[in-house]
Amino acid sequence: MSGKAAGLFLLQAVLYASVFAPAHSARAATFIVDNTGDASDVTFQACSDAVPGDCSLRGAIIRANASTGIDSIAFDIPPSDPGYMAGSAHWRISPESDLPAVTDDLIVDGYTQPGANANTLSPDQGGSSAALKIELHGNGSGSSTGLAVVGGKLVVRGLAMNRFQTNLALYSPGQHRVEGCFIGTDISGMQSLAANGSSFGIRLRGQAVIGGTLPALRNVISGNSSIGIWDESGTTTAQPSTIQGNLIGLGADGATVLPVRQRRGTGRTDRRRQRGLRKPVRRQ
Ligand SMILES: [Ca+2]
Repeated sequence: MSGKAAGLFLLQAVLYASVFAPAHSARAATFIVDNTGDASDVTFQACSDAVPGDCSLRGAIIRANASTGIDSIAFDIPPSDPGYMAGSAHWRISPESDLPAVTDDLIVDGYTQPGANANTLSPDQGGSSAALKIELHGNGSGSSTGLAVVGGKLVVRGLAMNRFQTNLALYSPGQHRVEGCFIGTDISGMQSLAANGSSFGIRLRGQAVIGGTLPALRNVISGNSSIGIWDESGTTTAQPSTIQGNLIGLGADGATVLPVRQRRGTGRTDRRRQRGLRKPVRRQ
């Protein structure tokens, strides 16, 4: 091989390698939940955008856990789905058993469901105008967990979560984010829906940003019978969590104190908390 030919061969080899070598960063995927079913059957893990009815939330979590990179779970469930609640125009997902825990970086975004809209009201304006469309509804069992993350970072947006003993379990180091959710209430944010016995809104063992100063980030965390936000991280996290701009103990209207069986706070306390939290609230 002449020097010129060898050089050309080397150039071709480099070009081939650059085109066909795997990317350095893992390619993230989006799994679109298109039904409220709870089957663990592999047919509900297909999550093909072109095929209706082949992606349950359970199936999407299984797929996302198996996919490296920051994956996303979106929602596009039709009104013909049996889980559609016509009176409130939303979709209820009722897991028969705990969903698989999230083990890898994941974004779960309920605002992707058509018709859902984030809150536009500031804390000074009072309540939350968020219109949620996806409800994760537990069976009331005293040992159930709604959404749990045990590995990676979880961003959860725009979900109503209720009737689980622990609605949201943030157990890995994080940093996690919880934005624009209703935790412990129905889809309207105005009715308490606690599990039987003790129930917890968020159990936090890592670091998280819960809410924020922008309207779209504010959560309603109310109706949980034992503890709204339980920070169990102690001194193990290098950075403290931020809990800011949420409605805690109040309905989405920003005024109604939602009844809970073991509520410790007074209405006055709850309204004070509504205006901004600097420390985790262990009791509501
Ligand atoms: Ca599909």
